[in-house]
Order: sequence, then structure tokens, then C-alpha cells
Amino acid sequence: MTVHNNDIAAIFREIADLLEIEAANPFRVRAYRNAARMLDGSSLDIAGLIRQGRDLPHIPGIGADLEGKMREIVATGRCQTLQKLRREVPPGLADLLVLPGLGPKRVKALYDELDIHTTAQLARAARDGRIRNLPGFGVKTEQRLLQALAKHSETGRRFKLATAAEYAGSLADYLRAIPGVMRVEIAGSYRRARETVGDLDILATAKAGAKAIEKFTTYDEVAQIVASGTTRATVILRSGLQVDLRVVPPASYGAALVYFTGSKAHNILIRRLAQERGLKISEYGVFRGEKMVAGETEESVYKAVGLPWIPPELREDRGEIDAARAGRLPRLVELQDLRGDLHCHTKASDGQETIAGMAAAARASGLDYIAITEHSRKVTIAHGLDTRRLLKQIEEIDRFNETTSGITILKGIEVDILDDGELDLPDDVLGRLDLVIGAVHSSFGLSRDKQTARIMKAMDHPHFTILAHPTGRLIPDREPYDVDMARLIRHAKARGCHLELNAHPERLDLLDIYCRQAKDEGVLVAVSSDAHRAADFANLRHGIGQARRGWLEKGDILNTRPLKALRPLLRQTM
Ligand code: DGT
Ligand code: CA
Ligand code: CA
Repeated sequence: MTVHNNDIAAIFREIADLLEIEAANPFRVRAYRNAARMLDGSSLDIAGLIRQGRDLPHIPGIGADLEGKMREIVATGRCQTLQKLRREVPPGLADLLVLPGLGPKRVKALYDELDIHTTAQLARAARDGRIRNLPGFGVKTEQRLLQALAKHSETGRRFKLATAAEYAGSLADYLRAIPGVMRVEIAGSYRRARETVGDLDILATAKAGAKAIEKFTTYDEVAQIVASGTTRATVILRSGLQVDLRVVPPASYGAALVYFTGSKAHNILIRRLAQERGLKISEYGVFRGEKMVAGETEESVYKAVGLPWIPPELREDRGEIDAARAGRLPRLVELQDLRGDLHCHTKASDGQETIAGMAAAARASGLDYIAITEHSRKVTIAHGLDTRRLLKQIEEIDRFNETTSGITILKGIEVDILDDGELDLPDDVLGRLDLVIGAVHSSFGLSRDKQTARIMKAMDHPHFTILAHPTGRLIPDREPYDVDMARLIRHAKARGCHLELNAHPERLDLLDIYCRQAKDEGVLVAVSSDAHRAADFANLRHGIGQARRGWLEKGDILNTRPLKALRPLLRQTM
């Protein structure tokens, strides 16, 4: 039984939810949530270490009790504590928690006061106007719940790319190890690096296809076999993730890869190009009459329709065909192009590591510099820094740089942009830093005009360097706030500041379409990890995926610069 970090995190999160519905001790609830957050998105393979009988590194917040539960989950796939809670809490209540705006306290109130324990009951009560009278709810909440319920039923469940990657990685390894299997590639939205995926589409070539399919359906994470034949099968994993596998002959591999990588809109354009040339294109190959003229590689398929190979991240019908035909496809940025990371936290605010710990991890990831950018004082839950503590950290970093070679630490801050567009720390201390990242962490509901004006005013600040996670979206819980991004991009250009592409799996913000607008306006994008622990530098690869979806090249990214070329770019040009 293979258990992933994400599985343990999901169990801890469910325990926390159910405990909270039971009004358990808040510290206990928080311990489970913190542990879940630590596990989620961390690239340290906790389950693997436990399986191999190795000691776990000391993880802040994970004591003997939680470690014991992790061992239990890895060994058995279950957790007694959760089983017990599930018996105690009415079924269905936990399902309500996935709706944005519904935390455990509200779910408990809905249950206690109105006997609501399913989404259907909730929808009915909201339509009847019965929710608004509950203490702490109101008309606005009721309307938001109705919207959330509508969206919930139409989109179903999508997986964050980083979460899907956990499952995809071990499944692909498993498939590659099956005797007779030759090639395995994960296609679909996953290969296009979309921020969420609806399901995994896996393509394989194999000597004995039926045998490979049988092995696939008996993978130990399979919870349900939806369909199974000699060349294809569909299963649902325990995590709820659906996986389609198709086994194709090697001669069709390229054609099948183009087809199943999509997007659908891209495929339709390719098919039209083929028709114009008297060709027929399908997942089996490119045909002139009965004769197959291409299909073994993707290159051969694109060549048959008169195009160079197009990187998967561009295959969204956003002008990639015209660019390819004109020989103007971008040379997309790659992970190895990054020289540094401009957004990291340490223990001084809400991170887990010391400065030295983060520096060592960054160096091990091949980076030459990182910026330490703690939260500012307004973010009290993240233990944000005031002037005094920031000055202390500045000294600490100076000392570190004097005594350490191989990596340089830049002094920064993730300063809150206040409601009125002012920054949360005084000018003189900001002026002593190498860079200032401005971030919106409050008042997401401002009108478009106010939000835009607020952020533009922050950019006017002489020390402002980079706008953090520019739309504020959190996948799947928070939509981007309403802001005129085109104006922000033009303003950034005018002020000589930059936009961040935050690589945290829940953010991937700047969004791809805005990356491209930034590039068109000549505004540089900083692909940053927002690392809170050593393992988080691994998230940079998802940021690069998003940057590639935004057509960004090495030169469009701020932190592909060597330190010397970077420094002048951190000062506003005025
Ligand atoms: P997802 O799973 O919702 O994140 O998005 P995709 O793009 O992975 O979509 P999926 O899994 O439904 O199908 C995988 C690929 O198969 C899709 O990107 C393109 C191709 N495909 C699926 N259905 C059609 C179709 O009706 N026509 C064409 N031309 N291609 C299709
Ligand atoms: Ca898919
Ligand atoms: Ca699919």
C-alpha cells in the first residue's frame, strides 16, 4: 500500500475538521492543521522514510503523538482516531466543509440550528431564506453559499497540479516497471501544466498491452475500476483521482500523444490544418487515404501539417499555431534557468527554518541567491516583523553573508499593502533592504477601481520592488480579487517594478494570461517559491510550468539574472 504525504495530510485535515465540528480543544485542532499544511506540498517523502524504517527529521509542530499517527497511516492506510470521529459526527457534515465560506463552526451551527447535514439540504434552506437569520450568517453569506453550491455541482472536483503530481509520479514509476511496457507519458492537462487537473491521461506503449492494462487495474491505490479493456482502462484511485490509461502501438505513439495532450481546442485547429492538406489526423496517426504518413513521434505529426513541434504548455489555442507557422514560438524558460529565489520565509515569521537552513536548501537546489522576505507586522498570525525585529534580521543577514560563501542572501520583506495603499513599515527601514515585496492580504472585496488604485499607490512607493501573488487567488478556495491587471502591468512598467509569479501550489499567481500581458508590456516576472521550509524550493518547478503557459522566456524572468545583473533591477528607475 503506497501512502503519500497528501494522503496523510488529508486524514489529518479531516480529523481537524471533525474535531472542530465537535468543538474540541482548539490547540489540538490546530496541531492537526499545521501538520497537514506541513505535509501538503512538502517534497520530503515522509511516508517513504517511514516505510524504509528511517528516522524522521525533526519537524517543528510534529510531536510523538502525531508521528505515531503518521506511522499508523503508513502501515495501515487508516487512522483509528479518524474512524472513531467518523462514527461520532453525522455523515455529510464534512462534505459541507469543502464549500468556500463554510468552516467547521458554521457547519456546526447549520447542523445544530437547522438540522442541515447535506449540500441538498443546505441549498434548500438557502433558497428559502432560512440561513440569513442564523447568528453570524446574514443575507450576503446566504447568497455566497448559493453561488458556491452552484459552482460546486458544475465543476466537480479538480486536483491541484502539485497534488496530482504526487500520485502521477508513483503511478508512472509503477507502470514503467511492468515487464513489456516501453514508454509511459502523462498527457492531458497535466502535461500542459494547468494549475488543476480533472483527471490523469496516461499513454503507454507495450509489447503485451492487455497484461499492462491488467497490472494497471491492480495497482494498490486503485479504489474502483470504471472500465477495463485490452487497450484502455479507467480507474479511480483512493484519493478520488481518476486515471485513464491507453496503450497504443509504437507507430501511433506521437499521434496519440498529440491527441491526448490536447487541449481539445488545439486539436481541432491541428485537424483543420490537416484537412486543408488533404490529410486525416486521429489518435492513430496522420493519413493520406489509407496510407499512414506520420504518427510515431509528435514532431512527425506537427511536421505533416507544416508546423514545428509546439511545447505542450502552449497548446491552448492562444495563438500558438500562428506563432509556430511564422517561426515565432517562444523559447520557453526552464527550471535550470533560475539563478535565485526572491521570496522566502524563515522562523522569524511563519517559516520553519533558520536563515542558514534556507540558504543550504537553496544552494542544494542549485540557486546562487535567495531573498528572505518575512511578513510585516500587520500579519500578526504569521508573527510579522516590526521595525525593530527587521533591523535585527538585517544585521543577522549581513553577518551571514560576511561569513558564508557559495550563496548570497538578499534582505527583503513581504510588506503588507494596507487598505489605503500605504505600506505596513516606515520608509527609512524599507530603504535599507535590497528589495521590497508588496502583498495584499486583506480587503479582497474592494471594488475593482479601489483595489486597482490601492495597489498602484503602493507601487508608487519609491522602495517598492515586486508585487507578490498579484491576484490573491487560492486554489480552490479563493477566486482572484477584482483588479484591473492590465493597468497594474502598465503601472509596473512606468514605475520600474516587477510582478511575482508565486509558485506555491495553491497560488500559481501571476496567472498564465497575465504573464503574457506582462511580457508584452516588457514587465519582468519573478518566479518565486514563497518557501516556508527547505523542501518548498521544489515548488519552483510548478511556477516554471505556469510561466511557460504564459509564454515566458528566460529573459522575461527577473531571477534568471545573475546577482550582478539583478541588483540594479531591484531599484526603481525614476
Ligand atoms: P482535464 O482533465 O479536465 O483537466 O483536461 P484535459 O485537457 O486533460 O481533458 P480530458 O482529460 O477530458 O481529455 C484529454 C485530452 O484528450 C484533451 O486535452 C484532448 C483530448 N480530447 C478529449 N476529448 C476530445 C474530443 O472530443 N475531441 C478532441 N479533438 N480531443 C479530445
Ligand atoms: Ca485529463
Ligand atoms: Ca481524461
